[in-house]
Amino acid sequence: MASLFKDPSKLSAYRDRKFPGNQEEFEHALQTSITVYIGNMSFYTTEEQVYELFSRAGEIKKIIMGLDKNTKTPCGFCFVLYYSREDCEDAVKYISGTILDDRPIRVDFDWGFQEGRQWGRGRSGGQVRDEYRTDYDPDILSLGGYGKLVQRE
Ligand code: GTA
Repeated sequence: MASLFKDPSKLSAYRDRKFPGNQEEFEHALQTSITVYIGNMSFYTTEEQVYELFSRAGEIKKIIMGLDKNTKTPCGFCFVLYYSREDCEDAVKYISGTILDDRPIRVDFDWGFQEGRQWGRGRSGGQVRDEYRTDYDPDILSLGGYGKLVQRE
């Protein structure tokens, strides 16, 4: 019978342009890492809520909330570090797609947290994806609900 869940050995298409290595090294890091990236989070979701949900997959070592580099407030992503690879795979397999604060979150393997990665890389300080958003999203009301670049058009 086909599994109801995703195959955790399958990697997403995301490539961190700041990863210091080639594609092979990047994929190896993702396949052995004990860190997950969470995307499409509400700006209002707290570290405590992340802890509560992600500890269902295993014991958490650390949570790093993604912050807007100008306002220093949560901007819709975070990193969760586990102690074991198995727990990290379970988070991708079972928690990705679940609803947290009314939003389907995306859980992706991550190559490993490094200082500086907690900041949004968009020109306005938040995440890059929010600058290209064409649909209305009440969580990014600071941008009028739409992406910053869309507003300029
Ligand atoms: N493991 O999927 C991810 C992921 N994302 C999206 C961000 N991070 C991720 N890590 C994993 N998996 O540390 C990490 C980054 C960084 C932090 C903040 O989160 O490694 P960011 O989102 O502000 O900036 O990152 P990033 O990732 O450097 O931006 P990038 O790669 O240009 O674009 C991110 C997404 O924005 C794209 O996947 C796409 O959905 C959208 N996007 C970018 N450019 C365009 C465009 N021109 N048009 C439309 N959409 C676009």
